Amino acid sequence: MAGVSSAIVLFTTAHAVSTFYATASAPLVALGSAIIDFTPGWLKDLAINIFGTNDKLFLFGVLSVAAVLFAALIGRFARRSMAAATIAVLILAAVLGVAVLSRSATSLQDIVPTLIGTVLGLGTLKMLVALVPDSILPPEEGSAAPAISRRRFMFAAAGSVAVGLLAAGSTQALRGARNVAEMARSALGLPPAKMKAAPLPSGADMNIPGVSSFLTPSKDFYRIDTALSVPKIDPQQWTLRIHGMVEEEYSLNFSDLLGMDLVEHYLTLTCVSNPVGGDLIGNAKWLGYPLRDLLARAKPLQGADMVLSTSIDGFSASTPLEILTDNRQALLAIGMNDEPLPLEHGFPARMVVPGLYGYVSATKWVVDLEVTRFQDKTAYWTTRGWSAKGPIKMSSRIETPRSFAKLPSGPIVFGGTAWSQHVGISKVEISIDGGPWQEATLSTDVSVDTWRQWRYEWKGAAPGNHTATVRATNSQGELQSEITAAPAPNGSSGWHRLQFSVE
Ligand SMILES: Nc1nc2c(c(=O)[nH]1)N[C@H]1C(S)=C(S)[C@@H](COP(=O)(O)O)O[C@H]1N2
Ligand SMILES: [Mo]
Repeated sequence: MAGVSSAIVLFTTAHAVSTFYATASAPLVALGSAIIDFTPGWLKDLAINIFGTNDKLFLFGVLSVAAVLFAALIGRFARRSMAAATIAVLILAAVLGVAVLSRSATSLQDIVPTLIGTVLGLGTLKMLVALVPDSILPPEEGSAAPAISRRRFMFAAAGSVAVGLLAAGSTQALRGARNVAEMARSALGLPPAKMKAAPLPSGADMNIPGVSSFLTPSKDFYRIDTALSVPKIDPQQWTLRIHGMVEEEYSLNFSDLLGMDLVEHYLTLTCVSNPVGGDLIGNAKWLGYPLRDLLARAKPLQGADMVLSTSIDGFSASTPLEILTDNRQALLAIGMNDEPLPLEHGFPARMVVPGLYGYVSATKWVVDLEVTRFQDKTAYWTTRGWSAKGPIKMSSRIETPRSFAKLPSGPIVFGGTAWSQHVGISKVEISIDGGPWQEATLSTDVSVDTWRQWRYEWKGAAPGNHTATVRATNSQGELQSEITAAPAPNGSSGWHRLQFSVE
């Protein structure tokens, strides 16, 4: 019983933790899929013939029975030798770990659930074995002590199983909700854009090793939000309400949105918390409907100067109405890099606004737009000390070489990115060891709303320590501010500088 209870704790807690990792990180799921992969074809066919669509259920049944038997066996000799039992559990854990890592959807971190389950399972085994009454034979006549310790053991065993089942059950419920949204997302075919983005010019990406690609793959895109667990929204349930200081308030559902004239736009998102040289920035191709047109339909009233957008989980952002209604492509986006928005990035719909930091504009999982006034309403981060308005500050960074890199002698390629959303970058310069500013080569301009890569080759590198500093100039001829500012309350500034050495 000690062995079986511990095994249940191992598998249920591993399963519970796996919710935060790839699905295949749940050890039983991984083991089952690994077995399916290694089962010869004829046996698979036989199983399908006999059990039909219940073949997986059958497999899990067999696996569970095998696990229970193995666990009972371990429990049986754990009393005699805890060391031997520990080794047996570790062998089991190793098999599970290999099964997890053998899955194509997993990486090294996905063995964490198995590790945690193993530690908790072993702990349970140790505790229960210590509680096993000295005599597991029927109590001697007249002696009450073994009965009490037996009851204590039963309580401990049942208690640990209950805790494990509860943990697995509750996270499974969460995972179920995720599945509805995830399934709706993968079933969703994005409609083509009415106005497609022009194909990227060949020089948009200079392919400099160590420098961010022009387009950030969605899986590498930085993620910032207050959501402890990602909101899972069934698009069929989603509506966006547009109301407040408007003549005609209305609501929009997802199929309305899919039927509207969607546009594509390349846009670089930036977080206000990004320090100079930091990586809270990413560039994507967005598909969505212009907020300008969405708002025009509601007919904002005179005097309104702000749109308060609110997400399903209560985050809010205050965006100047003027910016949402001028000619820039501020979008209610449903697509990112030719796919529906990933759950983490706001599925089914979010805002993206050229020129503003995310905290005042890029509301994910957005469900409400209220046309209002800055003096009447305050957004989430503004009540916490950040500025009510957040235009992005021009910035540039050195991405290669890395800080404190040790480089072989020979020419050195410097590279990085620079951005000044909705104004555009026209020049990037680099100064080595405080020397004269040298102009870098820029990638082909795609839009004033996206970053540009820059590249500079230094041929005269002498051995020793060096510093490099970068600065940008925008298309209006303004130089990036040299004044150092921390991210709070309205974005960092200053020139990015780093050290490196040449051998
Ligand atoms: N619902 C919601 N939307 C949000 C946030 C949030 O906390 N909740 N954070 C904002 C901030 S601070 C930024 S920088 C961007 C980041 O978007 P991303 O996670 O898609 O990169 O989302 C914005 N939208
Ligand atoms: Mo942010």
